[in-house]
Amino acid sequence: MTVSEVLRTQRIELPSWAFGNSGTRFKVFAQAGVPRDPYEKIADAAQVHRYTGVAPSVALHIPWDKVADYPDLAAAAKDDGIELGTINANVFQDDDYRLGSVCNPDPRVQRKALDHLLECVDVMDATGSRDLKLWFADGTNYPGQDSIRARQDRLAEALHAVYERLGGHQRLILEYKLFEPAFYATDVPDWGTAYAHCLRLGERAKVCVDTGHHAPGTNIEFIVSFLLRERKLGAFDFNSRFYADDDLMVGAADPFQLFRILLEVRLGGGFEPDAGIAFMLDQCHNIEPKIPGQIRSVMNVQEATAKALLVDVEALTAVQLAGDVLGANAVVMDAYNTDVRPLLADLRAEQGLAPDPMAAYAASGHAERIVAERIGGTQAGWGA
Ligand code: AOS
Ligand code: ZN
Ligand code: ZN
Repeated sequence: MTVSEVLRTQRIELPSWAFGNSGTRFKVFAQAGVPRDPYEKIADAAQVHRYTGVAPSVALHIPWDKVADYPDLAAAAKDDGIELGTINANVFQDDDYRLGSVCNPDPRVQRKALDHLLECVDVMDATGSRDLKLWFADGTNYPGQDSIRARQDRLAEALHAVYERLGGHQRLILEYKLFEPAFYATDVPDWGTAYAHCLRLGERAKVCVDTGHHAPGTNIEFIVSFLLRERKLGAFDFNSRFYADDDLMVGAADPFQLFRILLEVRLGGGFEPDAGIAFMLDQCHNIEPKIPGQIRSVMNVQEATAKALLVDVEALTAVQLAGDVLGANAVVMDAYNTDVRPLLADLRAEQGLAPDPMAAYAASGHAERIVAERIGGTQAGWGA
């Protein structure tokens, strides 16, 4: 596919929780005009799509986005020009989960957690979602606190039960994270653990790479390349980080890393329409306005994608095979150092969009309107 074909067909999914109030363990800063219910979160996500043209779906988090009538929510999304996407389960916010969810030593809590995961598949049936994304806060804080091995057995059993429940077109996407909230041993701490569980489950179980979930210095693009090669890369949770799971805007901390990741996506065929990679954002906008924060993030992914697409792969292969180290590095850096903003502005203009989505949203008056209309926004909850 050509550069512009990929850029035209690229789809970035937004997280509903990015539109609600969020913060750190120290303080949640309330912003005026935030959504008061899932319908308003969807309306906000639709604004991001309206100005970028590449964010036509929004991921839900259950129970944060629990509604009485999911087909009605899906219809509302459709009216707004977007659709409901991935369903994220939540087995971390109840007191019952102090010692874990599906890995908890107490069978009652294991059952409760599994029931929630199965309920999420019911929600997927009602929304028409393809993907169930699972992130487990499970783990232990102290050596000896629980059996690492028994916890893996419990995890495998629960994943198996969920996988069995999926419909033929539905997928289980397993996310890993090095640490937090557990500080000694997390039950799904890395891509290898997620990969091994997915391998046992079957074809429709895939790994989610959250870009904030690794030890500093980890070569994330290597993981991406490996998983793509094995056809086990299911999704990205994009965000950026300076320290740990900071959930800042993607491409803000390290745009070069984002470029390197997207280059491996390209080289591994991940932009092909049948590759089935869900490109999602998983971010919180604690101090910046949320809709513009999402617009900026989408643009950052687009810019890094455009640069990755500009790499002259034929030339790169030739210099690689010739063992020309500096030549190969130059091919990659030439693409990275290209200013792709004019190219993207042209592409938007061709699609009837404003060339600068940030400016267009700011000029629309929408931000002022929601502040005036929405009093008493709820705390949406945010990614741990
Ligand atoms: C948690 O750290 C993860 O990034 C998850 O993706 C989480 O489910 C999401 O952030 C919403 O809580
Ligand atoms: Zn995530
Ligand atoms: Zn996270």
